[in-house]
Amino acid sequence: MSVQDLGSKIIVTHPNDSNTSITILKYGCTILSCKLKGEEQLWLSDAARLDGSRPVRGGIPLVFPVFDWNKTDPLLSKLPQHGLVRSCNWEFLGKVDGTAATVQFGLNPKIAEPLTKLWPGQYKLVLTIELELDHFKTEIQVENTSNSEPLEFNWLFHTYLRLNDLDNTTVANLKGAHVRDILTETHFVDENPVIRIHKETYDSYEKVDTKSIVQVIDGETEIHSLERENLPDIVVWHPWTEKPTKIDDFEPKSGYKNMICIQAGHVTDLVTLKPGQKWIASQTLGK
Ligand code: TA6
Repeated sequence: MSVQDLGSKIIVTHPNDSNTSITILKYGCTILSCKLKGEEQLWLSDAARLDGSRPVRGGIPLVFPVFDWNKTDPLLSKLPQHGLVRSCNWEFLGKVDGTAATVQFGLNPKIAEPLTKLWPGQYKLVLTIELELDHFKTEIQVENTSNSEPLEFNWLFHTYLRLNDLDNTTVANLKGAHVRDILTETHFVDENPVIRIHKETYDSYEKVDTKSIVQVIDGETEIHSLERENLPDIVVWHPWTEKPTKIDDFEPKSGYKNMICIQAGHVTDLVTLKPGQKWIASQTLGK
């Protein structure tokens, strides 16, 4: 495995294929790119800020300790949408032996100044990124480092997947799920065999069996698969045609045709950890 530390970002290259690599920005510990045998898996806006001035538009921003706006929890309701770990500089912890290409990053209140000034949570986060030739796995470990207080949080991988053509794309294996339409705050059961995007979409598929592998299909060909461990919810977000014109760092505006957010998380309710307890969850994206 080759690991290049370029200061603001880390590039990991698979030992058996120089065209299989993953690039992580230390700011937000945001995966900017993952190429599997040369094929880019993620969508990144041409106007994404990579200088730490704001969360990255694209790749895999990390959402913690709150997903969307929390209107009820006295502590989490003070945080911006999606929390602040995607706006913090994470620590590169180095390579992990025993697998082809695995690295780790860490965050804690001592170095997460933007979050620490708004949220008193005591935690240690370790993100492990494992790169293989046909998939990559991101695993998060959250530890409650308090001796006395519980730790309550959401977690979500805000994954922007790259598409060839939205019009030719379907998302499979979410049929029958209970859905919270976040745009309209309504609930329904999705009985459609597959999801097609034809308007602005912001749907949380709740408590979907983690044995269900979500597929993104171009025509008849699977271009992405998503496997989850301990992440029961899947948020499907697509801005459609209008919203990108209002998002200044979404470029090109036609990019809506080449992306979809399929976001694995625990967002329907809060994870609660007792003092000293750990929580581990992961997603594996393949092609
Ligand atoms: O996950 C969908 C969403 O919450 C939408 O509200 C949309 O705004 C997107 O995230 C982008 O959020 P951001 O905070 O990155 O601009």
